[in-house]
Amino acid sequence: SKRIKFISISVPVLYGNHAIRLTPEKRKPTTPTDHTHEWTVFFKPVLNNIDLTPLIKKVTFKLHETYENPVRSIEKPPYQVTETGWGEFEIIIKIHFHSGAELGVNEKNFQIFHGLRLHPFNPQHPTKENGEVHSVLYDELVFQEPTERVFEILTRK
Ligand code: SLL
Repeated sequence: SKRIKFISISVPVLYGNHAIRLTPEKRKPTTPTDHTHEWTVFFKPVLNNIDLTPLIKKVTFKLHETYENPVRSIEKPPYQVTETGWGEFEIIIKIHFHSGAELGVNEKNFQIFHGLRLHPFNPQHPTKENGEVHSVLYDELVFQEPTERVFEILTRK
């Protein structure tokens, strides 16, 4: 469908990770002994009433090569991956939009680099006694000169 000139729509999004230190009680029998943390990396719109599923085909999370099948592909919300591990590394979060004449969506894929955090920023003053870490960042998906179809999807109530 036609593009709307001089308009751009920003969708506020959050991405990042939560992590907890593994205690003996939280370990599963299958958890490798050298894994010290359980973490979840995620991507989501800030507002719960925004539905991006008509636009997003999948979100991929590219993990460190030490993980089996490091590229994890999530096709519907919640867009997140939970794993256990021992180290921090950079995760590439890639938003893949539907392409196709019928939807009229033709946005470039959007890429985010997230440094997975397992440890508190200041180990002398951990934010949470139990070793929980939350590293959540804000960004905006910007749709420049959206097609009429994309405009409708992003502005409907
Ligand atoms: C480091 N450069 O040395 C980083 C690499 C890799 C993290 C961290 C293990 C995964 C698994 C895992 O936590 N890898 O064994 O399944 O700190």
